[in-house]
Amino acid sequence: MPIIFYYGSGSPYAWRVWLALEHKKLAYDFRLMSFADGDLKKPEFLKLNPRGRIPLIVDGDFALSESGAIVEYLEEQYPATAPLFPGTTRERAGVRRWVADIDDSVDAAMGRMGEAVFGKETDAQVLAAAREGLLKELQYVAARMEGDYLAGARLTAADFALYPTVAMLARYDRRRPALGMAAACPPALAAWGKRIESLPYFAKTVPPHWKAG
Ligand SMILES: N[C@@H](CCC(=O)N[C@@H](CS)C(=O)NCC(=O)O)C(=O)O
Repeated sequence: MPIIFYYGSGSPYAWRVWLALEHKKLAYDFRLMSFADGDLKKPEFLKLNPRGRIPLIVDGDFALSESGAIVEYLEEQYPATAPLFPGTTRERAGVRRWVADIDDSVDAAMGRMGEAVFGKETDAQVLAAAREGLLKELQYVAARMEGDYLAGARLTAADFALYPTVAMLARYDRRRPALGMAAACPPALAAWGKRIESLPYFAKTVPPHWKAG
């Protein structure tokens, strides 16, 4: 029985899980949930995740939310295919450290930027502070990349944790071109982003509503 994957278009957290499912070549049944239609607050979904959030997977009789927990579960439950936490105990700890750091610091800056850009912020100072805050976080990450990928020479769960934030830069520009977010992306991260985008399964995981423009 394939894993059931509950997804919402544009969710950076759900994107991480989609990339992981594809990377590990796992069979899954894709369920596109609508934020606008309140799908996540319907009783049948709340039974699976009382927080009413995606991403969520159901693997047999096991339901699991939280992108970080899901990616680690997929890795442990399905170890045979492409690993996302490779190497030694210390290397794997390093990958988890990156994911925790991104969840904590980078995502907080992304959240402020999202609110400012998509919440139609009109105060130029608030917008500029959000822009600077996110770029500062990306510069922090770029300066500490450990190789072609965040945690070294190999692709890991850390890369999937960060990628949706970097992909958002072009979406911010689309809404407010004057921000110039994509152009301000640190060059090392822009080059890394291209590496993620050249993965054979990448195109399939682009948020469906982004493909529509
Ligand atoms: N920490 C969670 C965050 C999940 C999350 O915030 N999901 C958002 C979409 S990006 C959601 O489902 N929001 C709906 C809501 O809160 O009502 C994770 O890593 O999975």
